[in-house]
Amino acid sequence: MSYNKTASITAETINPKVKIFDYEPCGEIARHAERLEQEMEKSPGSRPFPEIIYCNLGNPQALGQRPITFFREVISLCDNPALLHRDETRMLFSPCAINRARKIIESMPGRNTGAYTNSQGIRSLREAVASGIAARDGFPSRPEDIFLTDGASSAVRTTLRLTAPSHHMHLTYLTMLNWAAFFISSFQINLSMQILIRSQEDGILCPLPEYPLYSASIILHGGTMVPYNLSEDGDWGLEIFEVKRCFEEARIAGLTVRAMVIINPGNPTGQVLSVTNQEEIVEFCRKEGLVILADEVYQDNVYVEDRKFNSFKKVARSLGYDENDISIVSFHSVSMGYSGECGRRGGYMEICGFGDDVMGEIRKVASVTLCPNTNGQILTSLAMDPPKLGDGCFEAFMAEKEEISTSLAKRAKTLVNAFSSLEGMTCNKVEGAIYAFPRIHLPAAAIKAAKAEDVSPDTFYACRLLDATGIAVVPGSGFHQISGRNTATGTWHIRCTILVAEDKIEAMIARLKAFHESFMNEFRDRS
Ligand code: DCS
Repeated sequence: MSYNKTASITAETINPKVKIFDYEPCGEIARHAERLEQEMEKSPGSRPFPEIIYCNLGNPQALGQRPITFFREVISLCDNPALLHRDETRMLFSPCAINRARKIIESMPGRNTGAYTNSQGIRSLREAVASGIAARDGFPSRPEDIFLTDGASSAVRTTLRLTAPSHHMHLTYLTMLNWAAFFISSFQINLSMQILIRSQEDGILCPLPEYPLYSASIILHGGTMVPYNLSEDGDWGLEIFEVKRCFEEARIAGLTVRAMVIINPGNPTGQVLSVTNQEEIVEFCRKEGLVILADEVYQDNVYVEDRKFNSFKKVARSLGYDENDISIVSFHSVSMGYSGECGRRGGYMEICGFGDDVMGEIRKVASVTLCPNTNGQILTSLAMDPPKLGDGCFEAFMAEKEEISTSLAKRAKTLVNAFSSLEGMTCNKVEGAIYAFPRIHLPAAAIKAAKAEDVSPDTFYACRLLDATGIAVVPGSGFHQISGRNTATGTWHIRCTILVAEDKIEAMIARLKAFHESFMNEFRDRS
């Protein structure tokens, strides 16, 4: 490959922050899986398995999840509004979808999905999202507080750059560094990071194991991640004394902790927090003046009877705290849940408890990327304001939604049972989200072999698994489970999505079991 030898931009001179972070769900294992797939296309039968099963990424439709018909009908009609004037459309699309598409198209600039929109998102779609939030929580929500975004990831990154130590933020906390860092980031989780982080002295509390979007965004924005450990022995629950301990340590180390990230339901750990636990978090963040960054993208993925999703905003309002008492940013997405439309890049963040001056700055930041994509905006409004009882397509919509949710719950149980049945593996229940996170008690000889190859033991296991079975998973160390200062060192995990289609899951488990047995036979402690 030709390259410019005198170029001033080289791997040595690029922004070093870019080189520090890693994002393992799309990391080396995923790349190796793609290489194997290409190799198998060129020479069919070259591997002892028929196909690669991508359990590394929460990518529902790639693993066969069917899109919700109502969503797709509305999107198609919005993209092709001429269809709204043709007779045969009434035969092909439900009246529900036709009516909704008509309403949406009316509110789009130029009545076209191809136009830039308001940078915060189309007002009528934000109204739909706000009314969906209000119906979910039983507390009011305002369209002015909603930012439609290109998925949740972009919102998180931007938010992490604005938090002041007090509840209301002031412009004085924005520095030149903020604006410089802004240009290397994109937008919801990203928007959050841009807003909260001023310098390395600003810390953000994050769970460990963590979804690496957070560490990556914090690093890119020049802040400091303050990890708190989830308790594997307590079903990956969040213990408030552990959070307080990490917070105090960070303060003693000279950091200004500005926000606390909570992923509920959890990724990669699959726990759903109890209301009591959420109340403790709200009380703690209120007392310490921390912004709650509530990653609630798995709110529609809860599989157990005894747990229910409650938004942090609802919990705070139920305790009697309004926006003068506590700042909360909630992230949601159309990528997960029953919709699984991750390639469409739709989501929202609801920002509560920031002053008008800060909201103005956030709108300005949003305007730099002009607007979120329009398909994502439409889908987000549909997900938060779906067909209701009495609408013609309500039953069909609910049937599709429930079929997906029931099947996910079943697959979660099947996988947990399969992992738990393997020698040296333990696996907590998947209460929510879309991942199993089993712990592997690896034999000493396997750990030694990993060391000889200069990889972590869980990566060694995941690579062997992929090569032998075509099953791609993410090593637990990709969620920085072992790199935190305070974490249970020497525990090894893999993350495996529960998304494999029902008609393939038994075959996948058979491959997994056969591999695990031969792996253990090779490395089992003989003493
Ligand atoms: N927050 C959490 C906790 C997530 O798990 C994800 C995606 C996101 C935010 C970002 O979602 P969108 O940007 O698509 O809205 N999780 C990835 C993962 O761990 N595997 O696949 C997707």
